[in-house]
Amino acid sequence: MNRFLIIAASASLLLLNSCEKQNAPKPYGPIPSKAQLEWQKMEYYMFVHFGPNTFTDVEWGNGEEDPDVFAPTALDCMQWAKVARKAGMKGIIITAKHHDGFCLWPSAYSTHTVRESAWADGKGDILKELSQACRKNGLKFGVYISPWDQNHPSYGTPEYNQVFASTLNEVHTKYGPVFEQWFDGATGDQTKGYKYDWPLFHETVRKASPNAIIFSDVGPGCRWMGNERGVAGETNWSRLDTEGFEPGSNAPCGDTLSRGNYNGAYWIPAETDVSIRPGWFYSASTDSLVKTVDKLMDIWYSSVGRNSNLILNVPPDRRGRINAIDSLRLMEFRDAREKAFETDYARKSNCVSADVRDGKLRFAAVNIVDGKYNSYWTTDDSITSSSFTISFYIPREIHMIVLQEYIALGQRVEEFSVETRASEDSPWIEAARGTTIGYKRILRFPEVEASAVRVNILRSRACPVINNAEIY
Ligand code: FUL
Repeated sequence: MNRFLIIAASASLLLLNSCEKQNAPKPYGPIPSKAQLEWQKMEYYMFVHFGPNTFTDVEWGNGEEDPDVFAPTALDCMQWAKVARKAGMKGIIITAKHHDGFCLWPSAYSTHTVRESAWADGKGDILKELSQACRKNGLKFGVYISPWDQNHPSYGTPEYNQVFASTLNEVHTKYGPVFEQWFDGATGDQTKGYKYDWPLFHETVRKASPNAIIFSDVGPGCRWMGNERGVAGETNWSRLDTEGFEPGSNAPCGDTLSRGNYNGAYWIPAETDVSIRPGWFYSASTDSLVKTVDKLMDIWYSSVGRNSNLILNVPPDRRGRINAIDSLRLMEFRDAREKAFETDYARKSNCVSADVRDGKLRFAAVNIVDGKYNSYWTTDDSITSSSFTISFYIPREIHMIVLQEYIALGQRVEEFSVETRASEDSPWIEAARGTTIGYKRILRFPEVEASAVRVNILRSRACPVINNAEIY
């Protein structure tokens, strides 16, 4: 080939390439930020409730506790982090300050902290130990800091807003990076004309930790899923309207939070918080009530399996260690998940669709089973219902499907069905039906022998964009 031809050929290749790029579907509706997308991929992390309540055996302290009650006998944050990592969790969020106001770090903005307690001669710092332990274990570190503070002398006055903002800034700058800032919906009494300055709090967090996801009943980074039972809505839009709402008593109702808003203006995905024990804080009285593996598996399916992240609370005991009962349960739960998701029959199977955007391999159904997050199947813009079929090389006993939408381009699917057939000449039989998919949807159905599975996208708000399917 002469030089002219080479230049012409590469120019047209470039052109082709950029046309192809241009031809990817346009985002539909609100979409996640880069940080929200990374957060969503974490799926599962640990909540740690620890503080004076651990020692007084109550769920809500009143702020009058003597700092000396906080007296862990063998504190080991490294143990928490190791347990979390081995359990398959991706991070830890700790109650740095619960409603009693006690700070687990020596805050310059409070006189009710670990510094005032006899523990470790007043030199202890749990946030320091835990943030380091998280880093060493490849986990992300997050903080729960309650604006409601029953101890702080300025609480209930407008000055407190600045105190609280300084507190936030202190934690984020001293112990960051922080992946998530948790703002509780239990916001206490805001009477006498006093109101939390949420814009100030958010701005403070944003400045100190630009990538931190801000959790509250109404986001803005992610939203409370609406109950503490671990059960997200079967229909769950990662979109929410927040105009006129606030965390606490002015939040949308639990039902709305568990489903999101169909036309919500903002991308605010759900996070499911639930405790492995009946209470949030450790109590010897709940040692026999640690959730069973079956219960935890159900919670997995009704949280991660319904387009929500799962934050599972595992409260350390009075030694300051995760109790063996809980850690053993976490490992059994991990084993159960590994077993349930061990052999994906869809992976590298034959996957086809009659509708492929532009007829291009880049958008073909085979991308659904290649195990890569960023490759996907999609159709022409005009198509909002379509299907893809996964055929196995040999018939398989199956009972579960995992589906994922490529949410970088928004959430689209609003109804789908799953059919199976025993052989090429047998009829398709419906196995399951669902509404939204979002980041991840897991559907279980009665075991059936199948040589192929057909997923029908029955209604999508724009052309469907599916990047993953797994079959078990
Ligand atoms: C609730 C709090 O009042 C509980 O104590 C706990 O922290 C839970 C995660 O949120 O609203």
